[in-house]
Amino acid sequence: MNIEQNQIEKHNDSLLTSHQRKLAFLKEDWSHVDLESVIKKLVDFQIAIPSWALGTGGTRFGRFAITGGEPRTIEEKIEDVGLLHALNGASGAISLHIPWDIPQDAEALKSLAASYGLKFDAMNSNTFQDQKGSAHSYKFGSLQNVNKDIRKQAIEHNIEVIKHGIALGSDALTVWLADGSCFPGQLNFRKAFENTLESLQEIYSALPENWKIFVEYKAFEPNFYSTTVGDWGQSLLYASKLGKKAYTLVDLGHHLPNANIEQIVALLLMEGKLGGFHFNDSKYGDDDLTAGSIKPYQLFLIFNELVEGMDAKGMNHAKDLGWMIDASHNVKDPLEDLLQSVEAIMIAYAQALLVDRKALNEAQDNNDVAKAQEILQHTFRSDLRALVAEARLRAGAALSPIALYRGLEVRNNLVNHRGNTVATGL
Ligand code: RM4
Ligand code: MN
Ligand code: MN
Repeated sequence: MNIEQNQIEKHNDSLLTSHQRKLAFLKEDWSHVDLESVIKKLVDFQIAIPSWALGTGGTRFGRFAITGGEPRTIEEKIEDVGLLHALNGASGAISLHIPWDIPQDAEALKSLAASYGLKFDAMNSNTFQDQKGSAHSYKFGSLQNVNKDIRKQAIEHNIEVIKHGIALGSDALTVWLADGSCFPGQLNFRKAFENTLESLQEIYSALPENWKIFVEYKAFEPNFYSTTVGDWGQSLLYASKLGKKAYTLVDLGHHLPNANIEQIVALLLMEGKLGGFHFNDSKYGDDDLTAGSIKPYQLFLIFNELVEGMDAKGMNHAKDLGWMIDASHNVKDPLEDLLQSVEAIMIAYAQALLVDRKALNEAQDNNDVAKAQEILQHTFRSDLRALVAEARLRAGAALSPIALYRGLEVRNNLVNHRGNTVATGL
């Protein structure tokens, strides 16, 4: 299904008066700020959609394919991301997980993606599941495995993923390992680290010059005693030892409870080692809930550090880090859920852009704690939705993406075309 430009225009016309009223109010309220440059940054900011989030997610207790119309092929996954991008103008890339999505004809996929204005974001390898027909099992880990042949199989898989990525025009590999141990004594931590590092070094040496490798960390699950890339310190250690193309990737759901993620982000940026983000939200662990649905203030505080840290280094907000959603959806229509995540991310970004940085620095230098809090909460509590909507309008997208999605009955349309299908993924 394609959304036509005139359908978007018709929808926008119906909401224009009310939108303009809200925008005019914001312009008056923030007249001391260059809102035009903020809107421009919002237009440029794109968040990649993971190919595995387009179907209904599951838990280890089951999967309810409640929506139907799930994409059956990579082509249909690209079509779905194309729909999102048409609606919000901010989902201009797709991130593939191999072997859930193996490209057969890279050139054809590239032109299909380009027809929707999409690029291929970071490629993701998978050595956390055994693949059909493979010689070895990852039951006791992949890159860390005590068995050299198993490590070799996992290394070769990652190199294969890089090759697929090159053909698609991607320029990054994300490695998330389930490696670790479930019981004390199971693993020699030092040897596991050394094996993992050696394996990563082999993968690193297969990276093209312009590529990055993102080392993602996760505190626990599926291993419940130790994880071999368990936190940002361990990830940073690997990334530092690997070299300048290696970076840490922060997935918001991968920390121990109450970790100060905004501080982690600030320090990784300071070290020039923050590579990218997986956005989601969580109440307990790796819940993979919609970004901003549980802790929107935390999301804002993270963006506040991101903007501060990127500006301190003169970085391009839109291009210099990898921005991606990593969430799965058990009870919502995945496309609606992704629209909500993107909206929450854009709002947090807009809020961070409007923080009075000069006043905050002064308050910090004067130890004026109450003032610092006032400054942060002033933007956090301001309703900036009209700014984000204006960015969408200028990008030719919809003022209210979910309203249009529902109005056009996109899901019914997909169900009619595809039937009661289930996508590949977790
Ligand atoms: C992991 C991790 C990875 C993702 C898999 C599907 O928890 O977040 O980034 O590739 O899930
Ligand atoms: Mn992730
Ligand atoms: Mn995760």
